[in-house]
Amino acid sequence: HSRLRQTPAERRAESHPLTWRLREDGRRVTLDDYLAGDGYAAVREVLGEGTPETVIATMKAANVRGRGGAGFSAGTKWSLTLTGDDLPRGYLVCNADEMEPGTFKDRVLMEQLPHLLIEGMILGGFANRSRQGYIFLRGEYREAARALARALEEARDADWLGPDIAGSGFDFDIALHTGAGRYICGEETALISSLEGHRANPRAKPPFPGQSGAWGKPTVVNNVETLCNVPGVMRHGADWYQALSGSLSEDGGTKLYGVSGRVARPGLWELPMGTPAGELLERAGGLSDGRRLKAWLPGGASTGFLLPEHLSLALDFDTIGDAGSRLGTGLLTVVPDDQPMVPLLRNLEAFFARESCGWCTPCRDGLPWTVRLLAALERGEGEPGDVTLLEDLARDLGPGRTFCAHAPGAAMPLASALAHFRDEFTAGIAPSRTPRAVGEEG
Ligand code: L3W
Repeated sequence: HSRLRQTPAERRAESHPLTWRLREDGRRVTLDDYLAGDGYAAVREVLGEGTPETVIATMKAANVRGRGGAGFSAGTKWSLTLTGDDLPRGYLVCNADEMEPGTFKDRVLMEQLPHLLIEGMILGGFANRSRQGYIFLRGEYREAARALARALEEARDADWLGPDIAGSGFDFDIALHTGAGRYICGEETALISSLEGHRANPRAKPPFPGQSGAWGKPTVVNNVETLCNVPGVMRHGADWYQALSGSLSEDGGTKLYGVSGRVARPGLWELPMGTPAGELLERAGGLSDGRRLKAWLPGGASTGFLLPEHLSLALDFDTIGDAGSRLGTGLLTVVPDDQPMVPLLRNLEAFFARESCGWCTPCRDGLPWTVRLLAALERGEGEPGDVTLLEDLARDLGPGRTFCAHAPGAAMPLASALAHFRDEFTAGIAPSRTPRAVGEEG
């Protein structure tokens, strides 16, 4: 699954800024190879001639949107740290806690091209007037941990990290912090709590981490892929970045898209932002063994199901948002026509229930409740009213009722599956059952 399907011949520096340096054999690109391919040129230029203000202005002009799933403007996020006199301002944190189901894009970047991330973090640290960066890495990503640790060592030895980087007077270093493999640690405020050594409970926003984050200091949290976009933007400018997506999308750049599920060639592709979903599915060889497409998730489990008729849509944040779902991480999961929805949803909601931190009541109690109802429907032992109850739960778990996006994320596939495939849920109601009494559950 976790492989880039484009060959080196298909990847060019001008059109594949994230992946053109990747080796055919999948081994890590060393510092020497990275330097031979224009590596750290953006750091040298920006630290020599730029200021935090110019870097942030370029990020805003390029319209780099966060690749962790929410699509928030990275330049706007960075501009939060421009105000205030205390120096250094705080921390730059790379969110490398990649655990969204079906998502494996950051892993490929970290295992094979860790210097691109380090370069992006140096630029982000400079823009946010930070001296210390952290990579918060998913605990199970052991290969990525090895590749990053080795690359950090190489960068330090060559003075790309540490005091007075490239003779610029800017000091910056990066610490690698591995998590304990909990999905909630990828939520930025829970991640900060975990980094500080506390339980990974999310905090209410505002204040946004950019205002007050780790140890009370301004803290910018960016996804791996977002940070990997920065060196290209700084080297070639906002117009170049916008041109990468051409007329396909208002958002600039390329995107690491992926496909998993019952397709002939699951994997990863770097394509212009706004590539139509159908084109991506074609690259993945279509559904395997003559199956037909029933539904698809655009970017991880915390997005809403779309249908075959939506395959013509551009895979960008606004287009997928307008269709009632979310681009999320941009790695599609396809559902074939022979896959029943109720067990699929039971499995997804069991994941979300297990990964809830338990801090907010709707999430702690509501998610296991959905799992019990779905399991009863799956066994054909549902009761009249269960489907309506699931619809109520999907609404009650939605935005605005919890500290973080975990429960609203879990509600999205549920609400959309109920909307598109309600009959499959009602089919699980046992004919002879009477409605269950209040307080009684499946
Ligand atoms: C300054 C404002 N900053 C928002 C910042 C905020 C955060 C970012 C997005 O993630 C996504 C969801 C799933 N001034 C700001 C501001 N910010 N308003 O912008 O914030 P938000 O609240 O829209 O979303 P979020 O809670 O950060 C939700 C995805 O995350 N997801 C899981 C993804 C998992 C992975 C993975 O494993 N690699 O990515 C779960 O829900 O798609 O769209 O930084 O501070 N006014």
